[in-house]
Amino acid sequence: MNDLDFCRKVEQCLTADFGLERDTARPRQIYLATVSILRQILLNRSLSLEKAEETQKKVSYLCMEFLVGKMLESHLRAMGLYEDYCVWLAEAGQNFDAVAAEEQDPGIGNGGLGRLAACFMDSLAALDYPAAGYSLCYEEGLFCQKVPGGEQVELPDTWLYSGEAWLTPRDEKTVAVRFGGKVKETWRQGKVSIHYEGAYTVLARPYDLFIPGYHNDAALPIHLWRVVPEPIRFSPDESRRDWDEHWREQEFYSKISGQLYPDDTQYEGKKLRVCQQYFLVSATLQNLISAHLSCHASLDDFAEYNAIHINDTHPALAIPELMRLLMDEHGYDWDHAWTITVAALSYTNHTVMPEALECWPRNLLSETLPRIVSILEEINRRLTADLSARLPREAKKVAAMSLEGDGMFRMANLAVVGSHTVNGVSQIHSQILRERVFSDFASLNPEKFTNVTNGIAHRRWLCQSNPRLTALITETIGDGFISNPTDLERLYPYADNPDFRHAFADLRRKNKADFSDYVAGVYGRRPDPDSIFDVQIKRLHEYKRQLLNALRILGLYHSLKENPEQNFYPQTFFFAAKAAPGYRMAKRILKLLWCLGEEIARDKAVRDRLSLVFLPDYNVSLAQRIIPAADISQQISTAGKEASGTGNMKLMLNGAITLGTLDGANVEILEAVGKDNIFIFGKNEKEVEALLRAGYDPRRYLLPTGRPKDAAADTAVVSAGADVVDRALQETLSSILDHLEKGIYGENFSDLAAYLKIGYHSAPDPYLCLCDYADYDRTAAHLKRLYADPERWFAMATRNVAMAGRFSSDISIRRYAERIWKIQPLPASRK
Ligand code: 26V
Repeated sequence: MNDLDFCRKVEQCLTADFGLERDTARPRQIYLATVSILRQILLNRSLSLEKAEETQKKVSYLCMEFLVGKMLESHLRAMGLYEDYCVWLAEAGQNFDAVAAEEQDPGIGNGGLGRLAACFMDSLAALDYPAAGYSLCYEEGLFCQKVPGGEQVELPDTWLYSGEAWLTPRDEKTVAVRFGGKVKETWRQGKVSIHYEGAYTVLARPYDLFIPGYHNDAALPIHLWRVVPEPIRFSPDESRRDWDEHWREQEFYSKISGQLYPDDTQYEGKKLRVCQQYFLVSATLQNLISAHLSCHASLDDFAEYNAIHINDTHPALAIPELMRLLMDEHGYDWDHAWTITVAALSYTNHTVMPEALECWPRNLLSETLPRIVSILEEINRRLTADLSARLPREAKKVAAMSLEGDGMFRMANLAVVGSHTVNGVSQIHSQILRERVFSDFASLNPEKFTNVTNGIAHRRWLCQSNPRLTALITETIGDGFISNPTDLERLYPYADNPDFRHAFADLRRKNKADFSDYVAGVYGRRPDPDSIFDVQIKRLHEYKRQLLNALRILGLYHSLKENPEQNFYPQTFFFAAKAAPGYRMAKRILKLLWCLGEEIARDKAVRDRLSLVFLPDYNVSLAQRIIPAADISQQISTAGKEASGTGNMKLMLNGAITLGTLDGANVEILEAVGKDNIFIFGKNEKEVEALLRAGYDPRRYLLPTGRPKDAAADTAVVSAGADVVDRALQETLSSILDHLEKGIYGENFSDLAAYLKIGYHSAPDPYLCLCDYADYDRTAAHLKRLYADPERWFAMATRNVAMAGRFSSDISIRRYAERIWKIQPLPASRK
């Protein structure tokens, strides 16, 4: 379809659906009509893809979250329709931004995991691989964040108000998923026949969201499963049904696709999470099996045509569920079913934090998924028998590798055992998986473990969100980088070209001014675009150490108060972060950031030189605005804790300079740009581990006065040895902690001071904020001094952009495709 046809179709749709013309229609109606036409085009493209897939292996990417961001502009750009569409709107006195503003940011994701999934779909489509995403069609996404008075308030994210327009219900693909009840197994000649009594059946219907490829004909679906009520037909059985029980169950199960990550502190919430996970995997696998059987004689070759990817442990129940379907529904014996299952599945671990190594209580799983439990037990019986034979005198190791322990089923062990390949998301993270998290598995089966470093959709994160920089790059080296991101390396020599650097500095200043205007419009205060924009944007978590950043800002504040005449380049610190609703410490840190921002803002003596802006409701759209305006990218997690990070890559791609620890993909950014173009500080991962093992005593970084003397502290001081702690540092940190105790903007933060000083749950701060402070401060100060020399700064910025191509998700996806999924792009001949 050419662009004119497209615009004409939108116009026809406006008339047919709303009885309106393009010049009289409201932006919302134009938005709906445009999306409707885009959706139809993409549906047609994806149907032709389904045909091609019959003869080719495809990947199914299972993830509880897809943080796709707004789609109107990115889809129009990818489909080559954007420019003409804008002209067409302008001719009718309409404006693209007003139409685009009708789209809410679909918050059907939580953080890095979901955004990575979205970037991967973009690259899979751009590279024309046969692929589909699978997730749930949540009625509500992650909460919308408000922060009145610094307190996080979570409002429902009703993304479907504008998001529904993108969805195509696929009624014909509806499947049934069963929960609860009792299972009767009868074995005959190694084959089992299963009968269910009293199970509750939920219908799952996919709502498809399509992702277009970049300037090709691809359209990949993300199938979002939604609960639909089962039609009740009269029959003698039904008339005997306990209807009260039915209503109770219906109320519970209808919530399966209600909300992303419901609170799971109570039993009911945990059960709901398990049901969500099972609903996703069962519906997905049934869908894949029926698609396979519609064009193949049997499931014997299922794994030759299907690569099924599990993201974090949430979809790990795909393993017993595929076993169940193969054995119970399709008559396979155990060994054959297991071979097919392991050959089809692969698993990516996205964090070493315990929350992603899920464990489900045995009683909960038995009540909810009785048949799955019997399969898990059998997987585990065989696993532990095999391990005991291979490791005869290592009962402890075998117990640690078991799928069951302390009354829990361990989803991470399951994911490792049931997959042919396990990968981490950066070099250092994959190494930690091999050496620590899954070391026992890795020593038995080293070839199972590999690394694929994350990547980002550079077409969204550079071409779309930073048009000025994109134009400069295109003028300088052409537009080859749009399809071949490593072409950006051709920019490298321009780091030494003053004209290029000046043009870069110029456009950065404009981006900063635009962002300042936006902040002023939305939040009331206008940041100074001539100050350094220093950015930390990510989920709020102790390990990401927004607290360390706040401590340093307090340090700068104190220094400005004590020595107002000092030469101080104005600096604005931006934070944006959502805290998990039940995460008390994260909410306290958020409150500190907010209070500190207010306290500095009311202090006339410093506010022109130092400010802290907390931007509420961090999401993809806000990230797209702030990243092109950033000078400094803070990536300061405690080494060993951030699996990869992808914000670090987005900021680098836009020329921000990283101030970070040797953690996650920072390590590879350092490798790419060299040590003169990135600013690394702090303990490395091995040092962190050694320090925590030896005993970390934060009090040695503070003035000794008034310190309670106890034996534990004395031994810790000795073992923490390596750093020399001078008195000036102790004074700085003590006065910062005093300030927390005294209160900031009327709020007392003694709890945070105590956390930093003595820790909680009888362990000192495991994220080592005080320990890394001195090096952080030194490195940040050095970096800041460089900002005063724009020639040098923009040379560094240019080198960062030039070397960022290797972090395109196109590159990650090629690696997954070639090394893990073993899939090929679709042949050009399908068109
Ligand atoms: C954990 C939890 C815990 C409580 C509530 C809900 C919930 C949902 C998801 C998770 C796991 C989050 C995993 C995650 O997002 N990991 C991030 O993955 C990125 C992509 O690989 C990576 O760049 C980040 O470093 C990693 O933190």
